[in-house]
Amino acid sequence: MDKRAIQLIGVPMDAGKRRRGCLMGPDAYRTAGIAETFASLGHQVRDIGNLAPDGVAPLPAPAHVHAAEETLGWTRAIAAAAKAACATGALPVFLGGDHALSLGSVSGVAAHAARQGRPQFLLWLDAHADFHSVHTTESGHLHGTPVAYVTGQPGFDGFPALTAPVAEENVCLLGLRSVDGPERERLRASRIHCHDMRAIDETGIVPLLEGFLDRVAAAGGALHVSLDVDFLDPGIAPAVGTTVPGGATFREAHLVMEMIHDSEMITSLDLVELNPFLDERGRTAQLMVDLAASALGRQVFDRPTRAFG
Ligand code: NNH
Ligand code: MN
Ligand code: MN
Ligand code: MN
Repeated sequence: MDKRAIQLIGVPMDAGKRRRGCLMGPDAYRTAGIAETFASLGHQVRDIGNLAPDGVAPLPAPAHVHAAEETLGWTRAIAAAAKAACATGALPVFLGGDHALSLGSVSGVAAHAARQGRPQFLLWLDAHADFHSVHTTESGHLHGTPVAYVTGQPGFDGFPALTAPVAEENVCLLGLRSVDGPERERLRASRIHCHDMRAIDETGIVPLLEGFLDRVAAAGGALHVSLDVDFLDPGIAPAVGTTVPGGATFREAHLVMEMIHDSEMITSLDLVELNPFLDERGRTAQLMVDLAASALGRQVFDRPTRAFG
């Protein structure tokens, strides 16, 4: 992979759900050596420190929705930081923080891609589909909403109008094993590509991801990868509030990242839902850093760049 300018953007946000702890994520990644690891791969790394949410006016949201205003404030701050990072030509890596941070990261990078005339693609590595709106969420947890927001679904009144919604057919959800009933129906009616854990069991992860990367390459797209800790099996990644058994193995996850590296197409990355309060001797933070390293070029033997498309 070309050596890149990488911008680390700390997002100590906990607003996307009620259980606390994700706000410690950025410092856990720093403690695990994320900057040094990327630098050792030859990249130029700049850590811009931690963002803070913008102040916002009250937002109309159903009473059970948790921290709607704070989430909106984060969304604005994160989207601005995403656009600023992309404008410098850097590859932003968002250090979460919970998955609600993707309301801002994905909308921000997609606005930049649109300005460049490039279609935005989104790879969502997660046990969950995160396809609720502020009005359909049952839990009231807005970390369950970013896929709906960034693809321009209704139900986000008061949130920034999207300058560039991500086309549904450019979104790939991989690792699904916990999807709410109404969410499933809306996903079925959409053009989003959904691959559950059974699909991974049946064919292996390679053809599923290859199909997606081929489409990104053919379109000359920008590629945002959003890695939720709960994509991984809880046995290897305990530091997450929403553990779901039967997740990706250590090698499946690394292989996804290695293929992303080989494609040379990644333009931005989220590392989300790490809750260091629930970790065991830092192992989950370390695994997330190692997975990011695989996506950015760490490998045992060099392999030729893979031609997708
Ligand atoms: N669908 C559930 C909800 O809306 C779960 C979302 N939780 C996540 N998403 N961890 O990745 O609350
Ligand atoms: Mn998620
Ligand atoms: Mn999840
Ligand atoms: Mn598909």
